Amino acid sequence: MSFKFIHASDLHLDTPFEGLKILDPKISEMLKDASLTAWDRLIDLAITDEVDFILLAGDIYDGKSRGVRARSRLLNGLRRLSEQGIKVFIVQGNHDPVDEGGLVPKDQRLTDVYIFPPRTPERVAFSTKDGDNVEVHGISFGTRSETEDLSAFLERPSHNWFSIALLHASVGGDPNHEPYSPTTATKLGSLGFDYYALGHIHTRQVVSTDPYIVYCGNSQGLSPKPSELGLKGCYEVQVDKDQQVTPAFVQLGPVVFDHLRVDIDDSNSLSEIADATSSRAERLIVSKYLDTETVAVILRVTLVGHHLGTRVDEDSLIEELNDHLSDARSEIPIFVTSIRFEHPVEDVESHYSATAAAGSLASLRISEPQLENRLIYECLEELIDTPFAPVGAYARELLSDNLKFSELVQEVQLHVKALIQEQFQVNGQAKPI
Ligand SMILES: [Mn+2]
Repeated sequence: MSFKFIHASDLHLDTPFEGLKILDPKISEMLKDASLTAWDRLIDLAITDEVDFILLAGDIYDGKSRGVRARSRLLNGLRRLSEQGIKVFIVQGNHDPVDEGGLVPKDQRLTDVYIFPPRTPERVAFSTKDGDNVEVHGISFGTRSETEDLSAFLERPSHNWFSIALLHASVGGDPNHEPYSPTTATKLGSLGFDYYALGHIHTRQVVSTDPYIVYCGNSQGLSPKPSELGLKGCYEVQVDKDQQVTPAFVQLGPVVFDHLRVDIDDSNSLSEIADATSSRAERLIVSKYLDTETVAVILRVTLVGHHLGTRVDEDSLIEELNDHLSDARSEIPIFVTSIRFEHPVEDVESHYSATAAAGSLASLRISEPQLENRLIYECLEELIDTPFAPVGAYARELLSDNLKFSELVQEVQLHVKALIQEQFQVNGQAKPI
């Protein structure tokens, strides 16, 4: 027994990359085509390496609209595979459930494409070029939110055939993805298949090797979220005599998302921050992407340092960073689309102690009602020295006001709380995929 197949998933064809601020027309053009280029690369790989078949584990399309670019590119790729006699097995996922339409129109040229139905699983058995017996079982999403464990509907595989379960499913619950078709590795393992080709979770991971339970991840990163970072592609899986399984990752997505943390303690101007960032970015490219199929890297930059009390205009900083990066000598173009600021831990602590200082003013007042305003002034003077500049400025402002004591304490507490929230909790919960 010896054959080769490709396991790919979550193509999200022609995804619009919503919410990304791309100012450069060259990069927005690359991005616009990225998911389609990844699909074309997948077809080329299958034909060049003469694989026996391809498994696509759902979310072929991105949105309800399933635009003409996505549809024609999908159809075109599937025709090329059929011409070569390469079989394709597909399940539909939560982004392209069957009730919202089929994937491709009926086409007599698609002789080797099998799309599994929803609600009732099916089994397809066939022999590979070398005469190995393989069976693929699958079930599609009928609706967007399948909350039952779809794997529970699968028939048990027969003996002596290499058996594959093809599913769009959530193993073990991942907070970045909707918990559709929830299951566990133990439950899957007990079904008796040799290889579980999974889709839905965009992070590539071999969940188990005995049996093989595998997420190949999406073929092109979609955003700067953690599940979308780094190289994206598919697994090319070799099955040897004695049924030994070896999955090898192959990059497909041409545009890569990544994060970069830059220490800006020693940078005293926007241009110095931009310098520090661009040299760190170039090093990142050299260490991770130089010998890959990457055509562009999109970065979210986190600037870590003490200088952040002073407000920086985000857009002008992004512009400055991209100006520097376009002058850089990097072999792969780099673009920054967003920046975040992060304070070092000791800063965070001092902001909290600023809040505590305001609180202790209140308790002093209760235990020592006769204390004079002088004490309040002393405490405010301490607040002026906090490294968190906005609090200091605020305390200074209060010192020149004649507020009542209770008002003053309340003001300080509310203001400090709001500042801390604004500075540290800017990243809300990411939207599930
Ligand atoms: Mn997906």
